[in-house]
Amino acid sequence: MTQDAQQTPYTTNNVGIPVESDEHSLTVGSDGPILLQDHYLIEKMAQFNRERVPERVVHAKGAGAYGVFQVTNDVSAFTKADVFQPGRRTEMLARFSTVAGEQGSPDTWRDPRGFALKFYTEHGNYDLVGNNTPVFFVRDPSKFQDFIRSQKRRPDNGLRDHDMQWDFWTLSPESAHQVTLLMGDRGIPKSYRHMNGYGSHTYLWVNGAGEKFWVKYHFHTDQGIDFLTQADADRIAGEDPDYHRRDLTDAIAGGEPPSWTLFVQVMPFEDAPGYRFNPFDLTKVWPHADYPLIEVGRMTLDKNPDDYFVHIEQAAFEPSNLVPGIGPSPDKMLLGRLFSYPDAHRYRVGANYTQLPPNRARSLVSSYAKDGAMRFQASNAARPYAPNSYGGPAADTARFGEPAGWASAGEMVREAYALRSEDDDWGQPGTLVREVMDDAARERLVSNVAGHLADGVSKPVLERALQYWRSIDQGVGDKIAAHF
Ligand code: HDE
Repeated sequence: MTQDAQQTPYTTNNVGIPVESDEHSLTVGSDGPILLQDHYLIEKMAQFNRERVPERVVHAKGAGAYGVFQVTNDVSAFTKADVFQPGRRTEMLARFSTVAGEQGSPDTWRDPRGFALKFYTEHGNYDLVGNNTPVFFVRDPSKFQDFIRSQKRRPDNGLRDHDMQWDFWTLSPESAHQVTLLMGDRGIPKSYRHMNGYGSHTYLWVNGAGEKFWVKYHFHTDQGIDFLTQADADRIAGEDPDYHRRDLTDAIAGGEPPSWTLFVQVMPFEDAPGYRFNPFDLTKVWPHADYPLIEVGRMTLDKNPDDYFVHIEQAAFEPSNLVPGIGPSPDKMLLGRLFSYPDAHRYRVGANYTQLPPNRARSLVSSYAKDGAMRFQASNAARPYAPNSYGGPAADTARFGEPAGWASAGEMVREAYALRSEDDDWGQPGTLVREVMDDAARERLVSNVAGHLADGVSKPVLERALQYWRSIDQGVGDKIAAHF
């Protein structure tokens, strides 16, 4: 037995009773039956059976680290949010992830990457839960569940299926922008350190004078954008499924903390109604010529979690964690997400998930919530209700009241966004292909798409897919078609 083992006895789980043996069950005689009174053996087996919480239904495989956000530019003209005030330094947590793969799936599968951030601000936790691409596949939350199911496993044989993926995408032309990004170099980042992050949605900022602005977030990696080719990614998937998680952990442990510079695009509140396409449509980006990038600060991830399950598997990021000075926008996808994430956390982690270390606010918590399974932080109000004449917490509307957001009117309908002059599904992906990608990137796009379509896609779906790519760009579509 090593010297250390004599100083730290093996104990029972959390109640700390030193155990007599870490290898022998309690029996009658050395060869006799195991005794029911061997509570330690029973505890080990029962605890083992209960080690899993349900994995995230999307973004199950990921990696995360703690860090700090440092404001480097004065944007207080646009927001009063504490986290973005001049000079402010805020502790944070980040989690990066793939989307469709299960917990044990390879980090290097082609997929968007989650880019989930939690800022422990002076006025509660602010969560910005984005991806490594500025847009998304659909623009209405009612299609999200169907979209995700088309990317995962068939109910009949439990297998992933490219035919299913392209069937959904080619019947949902709004997916074209995100699919072009997915099938291009951004679809397989070299590491989590070598990808940008985006809030994707349009959000509302409110400054100290109550003036409102629409913003989009851009986190540019300071490590430089880099990618893996499909061939390299396939090889690495077999050699090391945890390649990206290992890279992030090793970089931080090795004293090379990755960082990202945050920029925002700011649209004056009154520009939105007349803008040439719907500025809240999650399948669109705002041209930087219209609304240039403004630097805000830098996030640096410099601390690995000391327990992956405690801090990362149980981390609960939710777009509804919006602090004073930051609000939602009419983006239907964002509004749907405001419900979905806390609902997912209550189911996946438990009613008191916000009391757990990664989710607990670092600032004052003074609410009347109480009880519920596994609550371990005392309620700070002897009389748990408002209004309350015993000095209990009361809403401070004067200090924290916010302008509602935006005006809305009309009959109740189930319809797409009202069309504007440039609200089409092919323009921006076409611009991406023709003006943002260089020749080599376009060639890799063609090769990636052709390879993906050649793997199990039925003829009718293949025909639609070729037309889908010709709608994005005739030349790229023809090159893909030349493979068939
Ligand atoms: Fe998610 N998404 N999502 N998503 N999402 C979840 O919440 C959802 C969307 C994103 O590291 C879930 O806790 C709906 C867009 C990330 O813990 C779930 C819609 C973007 C993560 C959920 C979307 C994202 C999630 C599953 C359509 C980028 C992982 C587990 C309206 C802007 C966060 C969970 C982490 C996780 C719902 C679409 C990013 C099911 C309903 C768009 C990074 O609640």
